[in-house]
Amino acid sequence: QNKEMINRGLFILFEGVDRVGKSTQVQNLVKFLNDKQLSTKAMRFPDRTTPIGTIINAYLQNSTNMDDRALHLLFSSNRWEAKDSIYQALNSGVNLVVDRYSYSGVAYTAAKGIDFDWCYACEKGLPEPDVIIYLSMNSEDATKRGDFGGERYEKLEFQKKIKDIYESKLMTPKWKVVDANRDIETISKEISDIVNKELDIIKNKQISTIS
Ligand code: FDM
Ligand code: MG
Repeated sequence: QNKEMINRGLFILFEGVDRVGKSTQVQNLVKFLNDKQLSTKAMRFPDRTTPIGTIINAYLQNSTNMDDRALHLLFSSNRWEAKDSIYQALNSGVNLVVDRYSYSGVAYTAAKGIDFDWCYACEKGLPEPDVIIYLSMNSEDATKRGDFGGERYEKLEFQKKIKDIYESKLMTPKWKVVDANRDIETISKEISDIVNKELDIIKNKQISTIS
């Protein structure tokens, strides 16, 4: 088949604080798109399966300590090491539905009091998502959800700071804000409607980079 005839894949990103339902919605969207015969893969950051991801995982599970900036750069490296496979998937027509990316990186480190621009700088040049879906929920409600509290960052006060950075410093008019405090099917339906609209608009645009 002629290469020009393949539409590139879409880079769809889910962002939001812990426990808002990102992983569930990633799964549902991947299934929705594959059911429509649109080849789609899930991806998540941190990717804990690589050597860098193993170090990050140990930190998140509270088994090692690390300098905040050193850790930040590892999270960023963990995206840079995935860059080629992101382009490869998109250029071969595979949609990517990604659970966290650069914006998590900036929000979580800046919430520790580290300079926002410093945090953002190492993300510049990475492939930029076409669609960013931000799952929004009140921090008190999110922290009451099952499994919350197991990992390093899962504390109410810190979650509020992260939410504030997402919403006051990272979010642009392009972000799609979805109310995550509803039942799973209602949220999935809203998201699939958003993505359906974007599919046609975006497929002919070049992949841009974070600037
Ligand atoms: N996290 C995630 C960061 O601090 N920086 C990053 O760049 C990324 C991608 O890692 F607390 C944090 C967010 C979360 C933790 O993420 C693990 P999951 O989605 O809970 O696995
Ligand atoms: Mg988590």
